[in-house]
Amino acid sequence: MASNEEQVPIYSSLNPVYGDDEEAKIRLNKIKSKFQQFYSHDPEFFARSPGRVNLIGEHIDYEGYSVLPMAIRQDTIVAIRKREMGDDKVIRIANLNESKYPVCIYPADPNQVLDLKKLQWGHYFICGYKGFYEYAKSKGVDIGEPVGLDVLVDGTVPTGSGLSSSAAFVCSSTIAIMAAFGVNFPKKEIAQLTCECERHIGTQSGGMDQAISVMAQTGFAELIDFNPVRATDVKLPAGGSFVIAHSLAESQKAVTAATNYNNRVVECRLAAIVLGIKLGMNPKEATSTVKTLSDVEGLCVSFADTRGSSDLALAVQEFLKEDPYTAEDIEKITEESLQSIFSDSPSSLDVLNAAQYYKLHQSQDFDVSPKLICHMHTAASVHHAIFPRRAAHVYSEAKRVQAFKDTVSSDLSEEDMLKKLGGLMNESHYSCSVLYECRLPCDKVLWQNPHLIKLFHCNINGVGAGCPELEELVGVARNSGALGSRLTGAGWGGCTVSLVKETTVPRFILDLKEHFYQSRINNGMIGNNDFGLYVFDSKPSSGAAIFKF
Ligand code: NG1
Ligand code: MG
Repeated sequence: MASNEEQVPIYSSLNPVYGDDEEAKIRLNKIKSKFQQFYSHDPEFFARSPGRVNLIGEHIDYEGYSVLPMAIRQDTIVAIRKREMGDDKVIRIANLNESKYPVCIYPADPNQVLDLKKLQWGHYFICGYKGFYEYAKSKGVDIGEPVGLDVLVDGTVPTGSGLSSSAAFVCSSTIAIMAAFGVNFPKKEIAQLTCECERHIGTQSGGMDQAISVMAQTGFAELIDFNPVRATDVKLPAGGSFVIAHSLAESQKAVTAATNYNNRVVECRLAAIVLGIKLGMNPKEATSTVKTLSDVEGLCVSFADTRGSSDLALAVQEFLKEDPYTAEDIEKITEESLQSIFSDSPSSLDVLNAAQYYKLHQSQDFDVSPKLICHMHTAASVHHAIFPRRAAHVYSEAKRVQAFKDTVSSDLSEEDMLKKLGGLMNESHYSCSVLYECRLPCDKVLWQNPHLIKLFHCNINGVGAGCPELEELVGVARNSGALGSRLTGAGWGGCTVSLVKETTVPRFILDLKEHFYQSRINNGMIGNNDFGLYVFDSKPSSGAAIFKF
């Protein structure tokens, strides 16, 4: 476990992170020469922060429950130099992949407000910049007047894939900025502050991604606990391997936040408030203090004790009704309007507004049955929130994380251990897919397109719900010998992670190619040579680092 004061290491060579990997040297040289080409001088620091694969514990970090991810070798590198001379106080952010990510320019003012309607890739850097200033100010660290910054970025974490490319970028940016200003906060503080600053993008992230990216240790997965954030090394069984495979459906989480990610955060908070009230809290107290499902756990436990069981699912079953709640249903219980409960959170208000937006379209705009629209509405709006399912997912997933951790340290034979871990991963997938409905088409594209609505009709009632590509890939992985396979990250597209016996990995990857990717290679969706970018075996990599040469 990292000590409280452990800081991001500063290295003078690439070796401690990349070993003698020739490609890493070539990459660094490219970044350096592109930086010189852009800015006519060398960068002063390089900061790297990795992506991650979450092994188990999905959509529970923001509810205060522990999760179990590991860092992967794919990362983001940010090269930086302060521009103290001259009077152009601007931040220039360039990318090695210039054609996909054109240069972004922002004022050096840390109080600038990001225009989320015009989401630019450089916004993620500015999140780190704003977060750094806010944090330094709160700690009384004087960093002087803002100055210009020259920045060049290179990322190898596939975007929109559930492998946390956004946190890798926000963390490497924040750490690069810190290095440029000559400060180095402890890792735990960086993990906390980067989680908060990524929220400037509009997603109400939980903190798992930033914590693992900053605190990972080579060779270990980490059990991440929250409030305060902590990481405990978890040694994985040597005979198993975690293979990551991309469903080829991109999950644009920042764009679909109001109907997908933040919608779930809002639903969980409402579920927690209603549970809190049913378990004896006074409504005013509940609406003002209860933020997450873990906040009412104490109440649930005492309730469950009287029933002779500590299963939180019981309280959920008893106190939350299966049928969707309308806003009016909820407000009768909370004695306060939803708008007022969430008045301090603009992105939660967006969730409520998105719900109204759908309602608006419930009329004759679509050529589909009102019943179907109503079901779709159910999936995406708090006006018809599905509390019991969301809460049941969160509480059961939190238990699975503990079971996973206990299993790896148990004295089971390796064979049995791998089987058990695989089983937990499969259960997690079912819960994410059916109870939490981390499915692809919950965005405006769908709502505006009756044909898509019809197409996904089969997924709407929860049977086989999920992004169809993800479901297909999980199925192929299990048929190809995976001991367990599940979506990783937020879902709605992105990657799967499969537990496979180490000795069978090459065969497994070939099977995935044959049964999932080959048709997509044939129809030109991906190039044959790019296959390795979409399917790879992962080993627990190291956390963030700074390089100064
Ligand atoms: P991805 O999908 O990798 O962006 C997101 C959240 C996590 C966590 C998972 C679901 C961010 C930055 N990350 O990960 O905090 O809630 O979804 O378990 O929003
Ligand atoms: Mg992300």
